[in-house]
Amino acid sequence: MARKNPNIVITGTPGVGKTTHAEQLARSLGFKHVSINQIVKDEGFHEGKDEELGSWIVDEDKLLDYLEATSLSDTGGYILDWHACDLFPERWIDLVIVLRCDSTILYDRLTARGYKDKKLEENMDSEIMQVLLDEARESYREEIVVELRSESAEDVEGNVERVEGWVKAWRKDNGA
Ligand code: DAT
Repeated sequence: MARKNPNIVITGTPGVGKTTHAEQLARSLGFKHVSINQIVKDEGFHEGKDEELGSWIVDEDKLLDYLEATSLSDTGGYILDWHACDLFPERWIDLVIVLRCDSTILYDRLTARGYKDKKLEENMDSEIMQVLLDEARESYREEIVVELRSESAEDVEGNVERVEGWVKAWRKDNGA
């Protein structure tokens, strides 16, 4: 069945603003915000924690089975928010937003969150080396990957407007 609404992935290094964007977009578009981290934790789709990095070792099969059983692949209108993007099947996804942030701003956000040592270092390196942007470009068609800046409140506002416009165009193009 053709989807009525697009599905959007919002990705980027921890602290770039995924939750902030996903919540605002879900509200303004009436889409469902799926925080993958939250689901992994709540549903137990993991094999414990990487102690050094403090991140879950995710059971991707269980996670994908769970998502498959939602209306994501049926009616669409989902915003998937995660610091990885290469595991979602291409056929589910219509737009991949990679949020980016200047490293000094990111440093302040992550230290405010209590990140330090290896966890802080790995995430800073990841942003500087544009790991998520490369992962998105390797995993999805070039046309559906967009890189957006998330440094100020104005950036969030502008990004939300831009995505709203894009969703409108998608609906028109897809006869929805
Ligand atoms: P993520 O979900 O990617 O980890 P977040 O949305 O929780 O990031 O944001 C981390 C912190 O940074 C939070 O305190 C909100 C702030 N923040 C994020 N994007 C911002 C922006 N564009 N302008 C100002 N503050 C921002």
